[in-house]
Amino acid sequence: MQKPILILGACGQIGTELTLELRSKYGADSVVASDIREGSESLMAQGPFELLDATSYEAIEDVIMHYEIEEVYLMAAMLSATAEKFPMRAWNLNMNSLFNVLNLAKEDKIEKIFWPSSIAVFGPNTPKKNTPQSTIMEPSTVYGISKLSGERWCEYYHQKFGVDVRSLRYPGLISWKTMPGGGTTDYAVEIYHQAIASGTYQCFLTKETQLPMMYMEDAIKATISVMESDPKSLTVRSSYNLGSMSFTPSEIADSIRKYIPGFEIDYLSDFRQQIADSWPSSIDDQAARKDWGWHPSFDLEATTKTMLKNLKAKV
Ligand code: AKB
Repeated sequence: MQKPILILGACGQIGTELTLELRSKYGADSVVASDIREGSESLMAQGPFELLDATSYEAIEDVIMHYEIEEVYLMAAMLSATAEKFPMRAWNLNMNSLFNVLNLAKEDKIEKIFWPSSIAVFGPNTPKKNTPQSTIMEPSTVYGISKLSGERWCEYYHQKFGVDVRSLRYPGLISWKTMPGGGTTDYAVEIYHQAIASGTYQCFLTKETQLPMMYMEDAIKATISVMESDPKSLTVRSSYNLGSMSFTPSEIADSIRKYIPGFEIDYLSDFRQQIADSWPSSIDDQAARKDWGWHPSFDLEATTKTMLKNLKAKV
């Protein structure tokens, strides 16, 4: 039987889909969703839900004791664009929530943790193409600094205290079910919504800005795979590089035009351009493929087809 799971940040972009998938896999009652605010009706009605602030150690501990939780997925975080506006709030949320779950595991109150990192751990001096697992990092954003620090703490807690923490460096994530919030890669979701709503989109990145991206179903598959892997097969305890596809705004626009021929895009870059320019354009994920059999299923073509079909049906 699946040991009870707690998801912190269950109402966000990844948390929502992760909660739904874990509930369908392990049973709704085995997965406790929690967030600082209420989420969609279906998410809250379908299984246990707790209003919970991930920066409060005591609040998390109470829920863990109450439900006899053994695994925690910590999905609460402030993303890159918002973090540039509120650096201290981003640092407090991203770091304190992580320390809370790492310390709960160190004290043997939980057994296993998932914590998301990001391509934002890399910086302007990192090799841009096929960025290796281990390389120059030097992130230049508030969010990237918090994620790289988090990775170092995960590895430290694993080595010093035997904490079973597992992590992935997510690229930009694309989903029709939930909207992202406050990220630099958000354009790759907004563009599909706008293509259907108005047939036009103004992009906040330049047409040739190439970034690593992934369809949400692949991201959820990767998350559950790494959590289900034999701990002995995991050679990376900071965070695994995770690749799928890379494209530019102009390439995503071309793929949309195959279904909406009149779609128009123009470009007006803002402060997010500098963030995007500091990130890799593609990712080498050999370690994830070798250690736990990672392989993505969605390319840009399949992503566009699925996004447009489902968003049209929703409208
Ligand atoms: C962001 O754009 O901030 C995130 C990320 C790449 O981690 N989507």
